[in-house]
Amino acid sequence: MADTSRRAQSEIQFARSCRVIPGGVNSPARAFGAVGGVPPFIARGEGPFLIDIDGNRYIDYIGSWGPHLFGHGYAPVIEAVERAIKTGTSFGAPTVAEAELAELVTELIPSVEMVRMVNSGTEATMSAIRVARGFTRRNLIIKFAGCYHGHVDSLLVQAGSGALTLGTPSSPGVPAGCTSDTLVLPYNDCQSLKDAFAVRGGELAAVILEPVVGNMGCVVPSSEFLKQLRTLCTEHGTVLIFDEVMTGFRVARGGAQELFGIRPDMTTLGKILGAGLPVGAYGGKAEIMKCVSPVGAVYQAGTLSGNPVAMAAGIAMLKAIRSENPYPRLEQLSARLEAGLSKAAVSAGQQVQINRVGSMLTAFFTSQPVHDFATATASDTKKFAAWFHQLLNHGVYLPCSQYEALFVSAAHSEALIDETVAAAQAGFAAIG
Ligand code: KE4
Repeated sequence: MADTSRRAQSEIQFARSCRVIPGGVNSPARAFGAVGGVPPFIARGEGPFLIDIDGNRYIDYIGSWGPHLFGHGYAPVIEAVERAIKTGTSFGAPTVAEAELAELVTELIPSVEMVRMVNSGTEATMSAIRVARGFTRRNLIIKFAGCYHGHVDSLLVQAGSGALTLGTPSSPGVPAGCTSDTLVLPYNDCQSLKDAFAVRGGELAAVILEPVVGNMGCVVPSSEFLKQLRTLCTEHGTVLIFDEVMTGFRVARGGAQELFGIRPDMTTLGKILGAGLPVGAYGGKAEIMKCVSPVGAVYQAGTLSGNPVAMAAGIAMLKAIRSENPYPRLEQLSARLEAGLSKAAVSAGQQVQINRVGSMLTAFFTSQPVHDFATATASDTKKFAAWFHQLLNHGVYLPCSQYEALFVSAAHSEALIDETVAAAQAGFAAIG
């Protein structure tokens, strides 16, 4: 196993960054806050690998937090971006590429009859909530504890205890008024869902959820929960929003809605859709999307939305998904990783629960099955942190938090999976 523990250049650059960027990062998820230590500064990505500025090579399971379904530097995407950028970077006027990517989205995700491109998953969910409220002329929304939908004021809400909890902001700077119309329920809890609709169904504009959660670690919905959601939203005229920013094109070609056979009213997308460039999108039923400006009255806009370079990346990515169908390969590699990690944990006497859907996976350091926020947060995050660093120092780069999912790419191989399992086994033994 490689020794990738020497990262002197990253330490120098991290100290430099911390002087001018809060926490030295442009997104807190990268700051190693949950695991401690200094994050490696990356020089380049190559297929399944990240290479840092000290020359260390890691088997990468972050994949930029999801976008790199085919690994880093995927040739069709790079070539498409190189062609596009030669025509310019942005025009502030419509381009053919925007319709081409929108058509690919509607083809791969049939519930999306119309779609609007934005620049991030956060913009996508923020806009979807506004459109659902404008379409229903209602204000109340439901989200679920442990689900993350970007840093939208109305969705930055920490669940209180109990079934029906009026959200209290989980971040300073968010006025109580922004979350006073947000109900927070436990994920996978059908009874609390029924109670909420029984008491306030007529006020509910939307329910938004991650149809496979990645942001409390990987948590799988029960089929009863998803069916209940669809039935109750239909009965009450509430917009069901699947936040597929992470699961879209990840867990299946058509996302979680294809995998589970549940048709939401709206879908949000990101990550893979931009192949690592800044693209988000929201879409759904045409009758809902026709509320969006300039056709409808619900305002939403963006200088760089539908940016031609980013569109070129997305088109190349979705065309590859359509032609390559990577999902059988992703399932094969990910199942091998899951089996290897489970076996390694058992042989080391570690209490670990592994949740996996397709190429999204989380190893929770806990003895109980993980199916919601309460069971996820019962995990031993200190043990996870120690295990994370054992692997990082042996050339395996996992997401730097117990409450994230790792991603396998089609560029990974059986040999790299086995190398990962060997490092995990040594890590399990080392942390005791
Ligand atoms: P962005 O604004 O970060 O593009 O997307 C927000 C978002 C929305 N919905 C879901 C289901 C998401 O997972 C995300 C963002 N995911 C995190 C990682 N779990 C992004 C990493 C980061 O914040 O740096």
